[in-house]
Amino acid sequence: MSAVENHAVLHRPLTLPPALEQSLAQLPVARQSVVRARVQAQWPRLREILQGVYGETAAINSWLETLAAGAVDCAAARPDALWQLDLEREQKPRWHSSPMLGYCTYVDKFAGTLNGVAERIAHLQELGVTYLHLLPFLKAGTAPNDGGFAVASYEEIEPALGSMQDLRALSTKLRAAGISLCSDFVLNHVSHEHPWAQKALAGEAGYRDYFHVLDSAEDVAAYEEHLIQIFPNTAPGNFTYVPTLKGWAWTTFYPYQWDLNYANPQVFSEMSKALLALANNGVEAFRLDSTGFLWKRQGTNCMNQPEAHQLLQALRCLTNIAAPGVLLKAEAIMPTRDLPPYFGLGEQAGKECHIAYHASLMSASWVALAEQKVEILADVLANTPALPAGGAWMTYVRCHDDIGWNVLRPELDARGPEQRARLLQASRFFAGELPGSYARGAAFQASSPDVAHGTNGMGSALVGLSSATSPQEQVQAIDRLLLLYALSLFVGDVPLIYMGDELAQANTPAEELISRNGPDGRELHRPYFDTQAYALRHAGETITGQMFGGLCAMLAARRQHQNVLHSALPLSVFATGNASVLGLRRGSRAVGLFNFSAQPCTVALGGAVALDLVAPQRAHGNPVELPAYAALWLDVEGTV
Ligand code: OTU
Repeated sequence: MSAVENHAVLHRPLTLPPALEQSLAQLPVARQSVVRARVQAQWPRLREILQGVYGETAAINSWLETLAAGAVDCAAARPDALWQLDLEREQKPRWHSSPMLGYCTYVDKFAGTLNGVAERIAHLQELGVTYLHLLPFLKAGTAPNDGGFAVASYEEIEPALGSMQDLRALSTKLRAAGISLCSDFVLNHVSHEHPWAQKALAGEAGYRDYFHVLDSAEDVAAYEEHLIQIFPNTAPGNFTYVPTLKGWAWTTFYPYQWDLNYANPQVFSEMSKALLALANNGVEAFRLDSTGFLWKRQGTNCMNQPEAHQLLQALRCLTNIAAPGVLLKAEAIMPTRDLPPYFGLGEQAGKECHIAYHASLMSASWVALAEQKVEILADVLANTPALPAGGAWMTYVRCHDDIGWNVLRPELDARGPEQRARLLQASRFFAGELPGSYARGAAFQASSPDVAHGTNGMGSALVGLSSATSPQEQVQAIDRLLLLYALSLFVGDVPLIYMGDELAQANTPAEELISRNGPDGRELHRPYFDTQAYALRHAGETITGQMFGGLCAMLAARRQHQNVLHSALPLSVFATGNASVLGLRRGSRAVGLFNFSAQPCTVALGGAVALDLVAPQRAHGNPVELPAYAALWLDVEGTV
């Protein structure tokens, strides 16, 4: 927690190295004591963590001083409005837990440009959004560039989307509307067109070392033996032979995305500098992309290595000095058991990232829909640990990526040897391949028809809206999508709406897909914002209106009933006596019932329903009646 983190419990002030004293002396007088206190609190940790990674040589020690001094310089340059925000947030370190509401979109798909996004703020406000994640908008390599995830410059905006000035203007307008701007920060790799890669190609001294370039096919094979593949179809393997380098560049993702070598301290200082500069341009939260892959160690799968966590903790120390109001979000699409370290463990608890995606909850909710059974979902929730103070789960239904099935392997393996086949069934179900499947998604990157990898498609296509042939089927499809959102909103500290879901938007049209660059199947769920549907959002007789109205009712209830729904209240699963119905208890009063079945049912509760939190006019008996695919949030008196 920032206030606590930045409060040094010291009997006597630390003697700081001269480089740091010099930077502190250059701060505006009004900021000096505040930043000095931050440095006093962060410097010993920062030094210890990074000496742990890079060793304790004279060169590293002086590098460390320059690094910390750079953070002080950023605090000096922090615009007044952001400086004030930092001070407020240091006093209120849990400011980012519920009722935060996220919204995620590509700039061009949503509104053309950064200035266009500013014009859609009213839409975000109507939903109650407080956190806007804009997918990569920094200058990217020439297409294909993985939707901007191959960054060519961290100092420039992608020209088609606007300028750095536009970014500052947008963040200011968002802030005035109570919305924090979140930017992707792609820290595992850069585009091969990034100046560092270009300099490495030109043989400029030192730059080959910014990357992992392996000299021999044997070295490649030794690593490959233990590595997973992210894009086995379109980018098999983890290395790309680069003739000019006479070596293999490590490319976990696409061949044009070169993994950075964090064993080189220069890489860490350059990247942290870039992050702090963006923070001073108004970015309030960073989605740290692919955090699991930052450190490589032969003989391991090179994921979640201890050093990756140390680097994130060091980044947190630096933001605590320069911009303590800024949030770090781990994009670690990993099984639930691998996530707690991203918040920091033991002495580092609460000192790494503030937020992490709950990918397993997302995938398991889709499995529950396919199976009409909540078993795996309940397992995932049971495996979800309480977070350290200030930690927050980002829950979601859909995002710009595929639904990855393999994050659920631990839960399935725990249930028996043949259970992974259920993931393949789910994948087939959502590709519309199983009898009775209403879904119109597509399998993604499966290396053979017998292996589950990921599933693409907009939420509405996956829940059967595109295939519905009657108004009843349409309504049922919407109920399914609302059910998934009801769960995400009930569980998450920061739930996320994926652009278009609020209007039940369909998959990207086929003709549009053809015109897009590159063979990436994820484009299926990256449509343009549908302004015609938007115009219908209040028309209750339309499907769009029903989705928007249903979602807004839940969002309003979540804001209004924080006393019983607040995500800091403990969450537990209870048995409903029905394999299709998930029962959740929040605190001592709120109960969530989620029926994943096409059959209506009843659930007996231990106490009487005092209030339906979403539809207060609706009365409930006990047992409670649950229509097909219904979600209820109830205020219940007594035990369940
Ligand atoms: C992230 O994703 C991004 O969300 C993707 O859009 C990028 O392609 C990728 O990084 C490279 O920058 O493994 O933990 O669909 O879940 O690529 C990070 C697969 C990741 C994504 C995966 C992912």
